[in-house]
Amino acid sequence: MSLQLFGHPFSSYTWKVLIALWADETPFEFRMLGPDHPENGDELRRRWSFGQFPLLVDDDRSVAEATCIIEHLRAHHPGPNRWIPDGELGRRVRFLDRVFDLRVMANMQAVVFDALRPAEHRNPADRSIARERLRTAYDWLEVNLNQSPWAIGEQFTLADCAAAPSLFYADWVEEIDQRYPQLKAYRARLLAHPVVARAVDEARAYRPFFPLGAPDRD
Ligand SMILES: N[C@@H](CCC(=O)N[C@@H](CS)C(=O)NCC(=O)O)C(=O)O
Repeated sequence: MSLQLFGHPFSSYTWKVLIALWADETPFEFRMLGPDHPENGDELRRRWSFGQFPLLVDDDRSVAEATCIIEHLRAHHPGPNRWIPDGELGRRVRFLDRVFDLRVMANMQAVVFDALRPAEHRNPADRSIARERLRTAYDWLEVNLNQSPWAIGEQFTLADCAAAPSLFYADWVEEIDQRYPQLKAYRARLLAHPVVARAVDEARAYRPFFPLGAPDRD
């Protein structure tokens, strides 16, 4: 068996998969993307023409999309964590995974990507819509994410793998302030989880590249 993960330590979706791999203690080779490793970028684009990451290579099979990668790992390289439980709880996990990816991560990324554009191509109106949508997501999560310690209760699942990077970076874009005590506390619990803390630490060196300026916290 040979598992390789193409990604970057500062990338939110790479974290999502790293958290699952590390929590299961699954051995893999990390194929770092970036200017020092052009061969990894070339292979990523050869295998997944969209060029987005993370990408898992299992022997010679390429698996894209963070959620699908975690489902693949559970099916073919299972560890102690049951990332998607059966039945109603599993459906709740899948739903929350979509909420974190589509309502939190996507709006966080929209603001970050806009800031990465040359000044003349930036769009303040789109950015303010994305921030407003982030606040709508926080409002919804504050009321509906009422389990503890994790998204569905005692079990750490795919929903928490999605929540950790999305809430980590969303807070840097649009602060999760005192209006959201439950959500803030959930984010703090996630950041205290050993594998999430590892992802945060391994990304620390790249903070100067955060286009909006990384806040002095976390
Ligand atoms: N839907 C994809 C999204 C992956 C994604 O947005 N990855 C970002 C890094 S966090 C990326 O590839 N950015 C570079 C690009 O879009 O070209 C997933 O769930 O894996």
